Amino acid sequence: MPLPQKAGCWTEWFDGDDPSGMGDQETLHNLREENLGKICPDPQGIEVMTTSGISMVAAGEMIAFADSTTGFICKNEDQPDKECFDYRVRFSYRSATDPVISWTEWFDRDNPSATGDWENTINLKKDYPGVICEIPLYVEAVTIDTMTPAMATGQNILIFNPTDGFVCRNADQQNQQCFDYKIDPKI
Ligand SMILES: [Ca+2]
Ligand SMILES: [Ca+2]
Repeated sequence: MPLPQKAGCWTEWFDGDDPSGMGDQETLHNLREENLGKICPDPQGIEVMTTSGISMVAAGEMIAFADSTTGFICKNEDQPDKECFDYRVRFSYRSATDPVISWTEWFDRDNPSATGDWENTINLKKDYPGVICEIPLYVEAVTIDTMTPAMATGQNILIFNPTDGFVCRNADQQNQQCFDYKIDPKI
């Protein structure tokens, strides 16, 4: 079975199941539900290793699925010893040089309750590892309730660019209160 080795950005490793019962099932469907927002809608590749760090090929087991549509399934019944290893998986995405990419996901990681609404790239990358993997080429920001573009709200926005993301500080506003914004970085 070929291992997709697509260059680009990888999610973190996921180990959502262990091989008790039917086997080790790291399906995209289950991993998405357990890791909200951490796996993009359309991954291009999957990499599989045992939790002890052996590649899937080196492990040499009969694997039912290992693709970026289904995810990974190893069935205990397919193995001579009736037991799969415990595997972990990660997914890859197109690189920034791929022209067909388009994010449609909005990110809202912060609320303006403390010092402001911090939707900046550094924190977004921390909260959504692998999802925002390249420097976006442009970014949109709107209020979460009425979808009003940031520039139309009349608020003083401290940072609003594709590299750094978006920051609205409460202290910069006449009423000391930013709206709650969400941003959509596109690469
Ligand atoms: Ca596992
Ligand atoms: Ca926000």
